[in-house]
Order: sequence, then C-alpha cells, then structure tokens
Amino acid sequence: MNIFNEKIDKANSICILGHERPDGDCIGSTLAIYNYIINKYGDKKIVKPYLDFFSKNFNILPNADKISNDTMNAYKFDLAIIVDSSSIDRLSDYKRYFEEANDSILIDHHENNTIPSKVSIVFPESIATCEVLYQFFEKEYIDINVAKCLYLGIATDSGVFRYRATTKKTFEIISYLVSYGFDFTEMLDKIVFDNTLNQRKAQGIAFDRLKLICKGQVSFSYLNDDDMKSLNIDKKDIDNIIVYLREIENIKVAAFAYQVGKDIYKLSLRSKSDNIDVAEFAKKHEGGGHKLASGCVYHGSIDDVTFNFTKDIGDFILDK
Ligand SMILES: [Mn+2]
Repeated sequence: MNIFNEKIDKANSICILGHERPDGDCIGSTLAIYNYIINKYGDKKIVKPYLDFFSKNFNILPNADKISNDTMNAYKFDLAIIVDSSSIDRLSDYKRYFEEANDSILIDHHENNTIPSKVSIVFPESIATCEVLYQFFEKEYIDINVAKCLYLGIATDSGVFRYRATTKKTFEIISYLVSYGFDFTEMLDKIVFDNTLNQRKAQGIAFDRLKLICKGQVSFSYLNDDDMKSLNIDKKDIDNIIVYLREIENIKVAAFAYQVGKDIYKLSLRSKSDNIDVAEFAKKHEGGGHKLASGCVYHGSIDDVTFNFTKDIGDFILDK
C-alpha cells in the first residue's frame, strides 16, 4: 500500500481541500479522491470535500453536490488531503480544516510548493494534479466516476492536451481513463467550451478594445465594472478571455485587466516565451503565479492602468 492509501486507510474522518477559485484540475482532483474513497470504503469513513463556489457547469461531475463551502464546521478531521494548491494562503478560509487536522497529505504539481503538510507528494513534471493522483490510486477502485473526474482535471490543465507538459504518459493515462466509456465530448463541451450568450458578448467587448502594445509584443484588453453589470456576469464568467488574447500571432505576453473595485484592476498574464517569466513580473505588482501564467494588481483608472502597465511590461521584456 502506498503512503496515500495508507493515510486514508488509517483515518476515520477525512476532509479534501483545494485552492480558492477552483479550476478543473482542483475540482477534478477533489471529486476523484471523494469518489475513490467511497468506492473503496463505502460509508465507513466520514469524507468531506470543501471548495469555494464554482461554475455550475461542473455539476455534471459525479457527486459534485457533495462539495461544501461551509468554512465554519467545528469538526476536527483525522486527515486533511490538500490538492492542487501551492501555498497555504490559497486554501483561503478552509485552511483551518488543514491546521486543525491531526494529519495531512498534499498532492500537487506546483514547483516550490510551500504548504507545510506532514506528507507532500509534488510532481512538478506532471501536467495536472489528477495525473499525479492516478499514479497513487489502486486500479480496482477506479470506476467510471473516478475516471471522469481524473479525465477532466488532466484535460483542463493541459489546455485539452496541447500544452508542452503533455507527455506520452499523459496520453497513456487518458487512454486508460476513456476505456470506461463516458462521453468525453459532451463533458468537454459543457465544462470547457460552451459559453453563455453574455459571456460571448463580454468577449466581444474585450476583443473590441484589444490592442497590441510594446511594439506588438503584448496583447492587452480590459473589462470594467459597468461592462460586467450590464451583462449580468461576474469574474468567473470572464476567466477564459485571457486564453483568446494569448492566441494572437507574434506576441510574447497576453494581458487582460478586469475591474475588482473603485480604481483597482486585476491583471491576468500569460507568457508565450520561455524567457519571459510572468510570475516574476507579477510578484513586483501584488501578485504571483506560474512562469507562463500569473496575475497581479494595478491601481488607478483604466487609463492609468493601461499607461503604467505598458511602461512596466515594456521595461520587463526589453532585454528578454
Ligand atoms: Mn493543477
């Protein structure tokens, strides 16, 4: 029995925690573990997954309705399993469940993970936490429900199997998972590709304002509070805009600003060049993230933000 299964075996009560604003890999990992434990132990253990609110599109995943956003449960769990989270702050209000648990195990793929878990399983070369998890699951307890969750996590974190960290091993795992015979096309459409009409309209506004700055090396656009109010959408509805801003020829960096308060904008950043580490840039501007994907904060009107960001990112990529 590997350490992951040993920890689960010993614990009578288990909470599963992920990062704030959970993405497909985070939700997929959380539910894969939940379904796996249920398959293996039935109702013999208390298992509680906790995550922030997420898009209702994920509700097609098996047992998504078991995920709670209660941050006030006074219960102390035997074991906290943390997935896909690189630092303690990213656990947001659920970190107390981790801190109060007797034991903990972290499963992740973020390099330089700083979570002080009793056991840490971090494989930075893996495209997704779900890819790491697959290697620790006992095959006989993987069923179609677990397979769907693992598939979704790997598909979303790999940009549907196109990012560089997608490997032969990724496809071997996927080949095994699809053998369970679920409709992955429908799942990808519902969770990854389908947009609401107003999401498409928001993208339209962002495309309309899209410009190339820094001599064509950086794409930039924004949405403000009024845009989001008029379309009745919020932050999670505009997550994917940065993906489209990245898909422009000859750019090195894509940037998308969205208003989060009076004179405050958050910027999502994507690098298309291995030489440009946007996490390094973000750290100088109240943010952080990965080398190729990060986020930061700018203050002022959108004209101030545009002006200052153009100057800062221009200086940053100058010698790269
Ligand atoms: Mn991930």
